[in-house]
Order: sequence, then structure tokens, then C-alpha cells
Amino acid sequence: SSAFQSLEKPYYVTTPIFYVNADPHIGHMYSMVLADVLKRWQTLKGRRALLCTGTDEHGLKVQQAAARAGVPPKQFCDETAGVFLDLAKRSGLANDFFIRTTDPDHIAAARAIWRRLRRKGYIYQSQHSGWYCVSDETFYPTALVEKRMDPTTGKVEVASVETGKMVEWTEERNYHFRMTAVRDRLLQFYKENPEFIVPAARLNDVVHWVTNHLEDLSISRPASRLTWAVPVPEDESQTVYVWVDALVNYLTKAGYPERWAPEEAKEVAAQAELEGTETAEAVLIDGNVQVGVHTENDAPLPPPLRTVALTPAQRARQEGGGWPADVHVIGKDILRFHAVYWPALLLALDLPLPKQLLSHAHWTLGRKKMSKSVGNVVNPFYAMDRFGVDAMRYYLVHDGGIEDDGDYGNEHIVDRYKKGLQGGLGNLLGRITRTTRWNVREAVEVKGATSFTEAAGASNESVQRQVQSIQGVALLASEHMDRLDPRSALHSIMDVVYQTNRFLQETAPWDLAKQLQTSPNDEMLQSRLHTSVYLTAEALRVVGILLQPVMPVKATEVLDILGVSQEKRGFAQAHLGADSDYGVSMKSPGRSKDGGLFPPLPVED
Ligand code: ME8
Repeated sequence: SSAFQSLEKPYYVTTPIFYVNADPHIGHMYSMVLADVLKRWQTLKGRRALLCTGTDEHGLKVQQAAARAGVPPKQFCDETAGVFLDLAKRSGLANDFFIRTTDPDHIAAARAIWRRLRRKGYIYQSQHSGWYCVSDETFYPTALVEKRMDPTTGKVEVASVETGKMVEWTEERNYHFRMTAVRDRLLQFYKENPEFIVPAARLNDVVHWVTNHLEDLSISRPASRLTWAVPVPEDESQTVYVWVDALVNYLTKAGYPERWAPEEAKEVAAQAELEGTETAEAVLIDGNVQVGVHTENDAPLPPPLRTVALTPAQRARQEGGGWPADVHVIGKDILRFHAVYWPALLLALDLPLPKQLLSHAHWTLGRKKMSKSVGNVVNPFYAMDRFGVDAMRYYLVHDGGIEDDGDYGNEHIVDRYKKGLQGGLGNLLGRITRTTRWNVREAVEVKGATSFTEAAGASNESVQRQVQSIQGVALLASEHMDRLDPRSALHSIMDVVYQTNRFLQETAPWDLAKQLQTSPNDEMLQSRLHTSVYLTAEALRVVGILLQPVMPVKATEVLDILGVSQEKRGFAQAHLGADSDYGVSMKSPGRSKDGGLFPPLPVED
């Protein structure tokens, strides 16, 4: 355990784990990219960071989808989980883990959590009746359902007031979680952590719900109805409610139960030996329990994941005790599960609570929420084929809603691409590097030593504005990121691009270069040309560094073209004058006759 403690806790960010009932759409890519940007931002700042994404594979919704497809559930899950894994890869996610809730280490963690809850007296059995919604995988209180008539069939049915999804009356005997026992602690927690939810306004709804609607939670179903689920420990007639199973994923990849509950871990190992089944990889090493760990990033999936047993030290290094999560990125549709059920479970378990939730708004298509079950979805793979990975990441972060929903449209993407990327960033880089009229390297060498904030800057408004813009952006972007607002951070970075285009227009280095041809000894002219080129290159260098989390590939290209060395691409270098040892030579401008950094988009109908 000393090996665990000696390491600083890495920043830990997660996406929801997605149901495998249907293929991913733009909404899923959005959550993934937001989380990835948050992770990469921390890495840029020099902190170790972990990102977990994956798939939620149990439950009635998936069970029914598999049945409809006429495929055994595991095979059905393998196929769609493979598509989500592809999406993570195609989107350029730097995820450390890809969890599947059907993984043995996760099943072991879910069962360990159950045992711990039971041991602590939070689980009891009772008769349960209520309105269950398969689509939302949740029971709704009677006050939150309504009768309505199906407009096509004329049949009267009952549906959730909040989501409009059909519910059905169920009566069964099952296990309950004493959630009401932690009501006061929950309310206290919200009070002490007003920044728990971003955007903050959503906390009010949560407090209202906890105050008015909190009940004990049904956390199992009869195995006869829900077969595709984690079996309840010591009671095979019941299976674990999919949301309890799903939420635990965040702990699985933080090393639960070994790191947090050695008692439960030993039970898991003992049980595995008895059953010889789902947790067969659990072994005892040096008296410590080691549940088999799957290789993550590059594990082929499907077919089967490779299972390796790590020593505690290796594991500590790999998983690093990410818990508590710094931020769970989620859609606002699953806020209650993360803001109420999850903290309630953790309070009962005596485990630390996640620090923050980033609950983002939805992408709509024709103003209707993009949704797998409705089918009004955009395929993210096609979108990336057409516009490029980084252009899509840029669009999603730039226009994606945090507070308010955003309407998706190809015309908006084209617009952003032309204005921000082609006309802005790409154009700027091309104009400054693809010319023989000046030498960026020379300008950097000459001007890199000058203090623009005082001397040269003060005399000229254009220069002053440009200097301020470059100097201010790292802090500004950082403040936005700290508030979990990547969208505003990106806007503030792009403002430097637009400002620099104006600066280039104002200082017109091409005119200065022309004048220098006729009077080559004019030092004033030469100095003005150097200033113009230098402050443009500096803006691009700083912007290139700060854009890495949003557009990892394109930002790297920017820095490559500018000739910025690998060790000088961190946050510490993202200010004016931090690097005076870069710059392309005039004889080999970064790129020549191709379409540039952002080539024209293919014309399509
Ligand atoms: O709810 N716009 O999985 P899910 C933006 N398995 N984001 C969207 C979106 C849209 N139109 N549609 C979906 C589940 N999302 C559970 C989660 S977590 C322990 C278990 C994103 O496949 C958004 O993040 O229905 C939303 O919360 C999530 O996908 C729901 O994915």
C-alpha cells in the first residue's frame, strides 16, 4: 500500500459508458471529445491524467435489443462495443481505459460493492411495485408519470413526464438500497459543494428532487425477467439493477476493490475459486488479492481481451489511484443518476465522492434531441470522413452546448471550417511561412530578446494589441478550463487567431518587404518587418500549443511547421518570448503546393 500512497493522485476524467443497444452517434462522440479535451489540458499543464470511457452492456434495454436482433447477448454486445471502441480511436481519444461492464474485473467490482453495501446494512428485501421504463432503465414515482394516447394506434399508455418514454407497471420482490438513509448527508454535501455540478443552475433541480422525491432504490430484478445482468452475490434468483452495475465502472478502473476494500477483494477471490467462473483470473499475489486486469488501449476487441496479472506496484503505476474522479462528463439526461444515486451509493460505501460533474446539453437535429431510440442521428464516422477528425472535434467543442442544446448542421460545420480553420488558422500559417520575402527564423532570433510589453509595444497600438492578445490567452483559456468550459476556452484561443489576422493586415509585412527592396539599409523598416513577422509567429506558436488538447493532430502540424521543438510544447511555453529557438528557414517553408493545413472540403450534394 505504500507504493499506492507515494504517487500523486492523477487527474481522473470519465465519459458515460454507453449502452450497446445501438451504434454511436454524434452525441456520444461529443461526450468523448469533451472528456478528452479536459484530460489533454491537464497533460499539457504537466499533470498526470487518466481518461476512462467504455460501454454499458447489461440490462433489459440491451437484453431486448439482442433478442430483437436474434443474437446471443454477449455476441450482440461484442459487436457494438467494438464500434464504440472504434469511435474512441477514430476520434483521437487518449483514453487510458476502455471498460466493458461484461469484463470480469468489472463484474467482480460490482459484486464487491454489493457485498459492502449489504455488510453495512444498506440493503434489504421487500415487495416492490412501480412504473418501470425500459428505455430509461429506471423506475418513476407515480407523480412523474402520465397517461397519454399513442397518436398512431390510439392505444392509451403510461409514459414518463420527463422523457416521454413508455413505462410499465411491475410488481415483484427485490432488493432495495436504503437511499433515504443518506438524504441529509446528500443535502449537506450539495450545500457544501455548490460547484459540484457544472452548470451550477442544474444543482437546484437536483436538490428539489432529493427533497421531494427521494425514495429507497430498487437495486435488483428477478433473474427470470432480467437475465442479462450481474448476478446478486449469494442469491441467484436476483440480478443487479443495471444503473448500480454501470456507475461502479468508474471505480473498477480506479482499482476497486483491491485499493479500497481488501476485505471484499478477498471475498471475490474466494468466491471465484468456489465458482471457478466469472472471476477466475482473481489470484493472490504476496497475500494481496489481484483480480485479473485487461490490457486497455491497444487490446483488440473483439475477439477476447488478453488478461494479465499485474503486481501491485505495476498496477499502482498503471491505475494510479485515480479515485475520486475529478470530473464525470455526462449528458444532462443522466444527471440524476450521477448527482443523486452515485453520491448516495458512495456515501453508504464510505468512499470519497467525485469532485465535479460536467453535465452538458444535447445535440439536436431539426431541434429534436438526437437519440438512438428515435433514430434521428448523425453517424460520427461519416462526419469524420467528410470533414476530418480534428475539424469535427473543433466543431463539437466550439458549438456544442453546455447549458443550451445545440442544433447540428453540416452547413454550420462548413462555415466554422472556412472561417476558423481555413481562413483563420491555416491562412495565417500559410501567409507567414510560405514566402521567401522574409525569414521567420531570423525575425525570432532578432526580436525574441526584445521586451514587447514595454519598449516597442507602447509606441504602436497595433503592436500593443497583438502583444496583449498573446500574453493574455493562456491565463484566459486556463480560467475557462478550470471552470470546465472548454467551449469558451476554445473561443478565447481563436480570438487570438482573428486578432492576429487583423494585426497582419495592419502591419502589412508584404509592403514592408517590398519597400526594403528599394531601401535595404533602412533599419527602421527592417525592424518593423521583424516585429510583424515575429508577433505573428509567436501568436501561432502559442495558439498551436494551446490548441493541442482540442485538435491534437492539426496543432502538432502547426508546431511542426513552425519548427517548435518537442520539449517546448507545454503550457509553460504558451506565452510571448518563452521560446526564441524556432522558426522555419525561408528556403524550406513548411509546406509547399498541397492544400495547406486545411485543404478545401470535397464538394458534395
Ligand atoms: O445513458 N447530445 O447510455 P446512453 C449530446 N449507459 N450527448 C448525447 C446525446 C445527444 N443528443 N445523446 C446521447 C446511458 N448523448 C448509460 C450511461 S454511465 C454510468 C451510464 C451522450 O448510451 C450523453 O453523454 O444512453 C448522454 O448522457 C449519454 O450519451 C447517454 O448514453
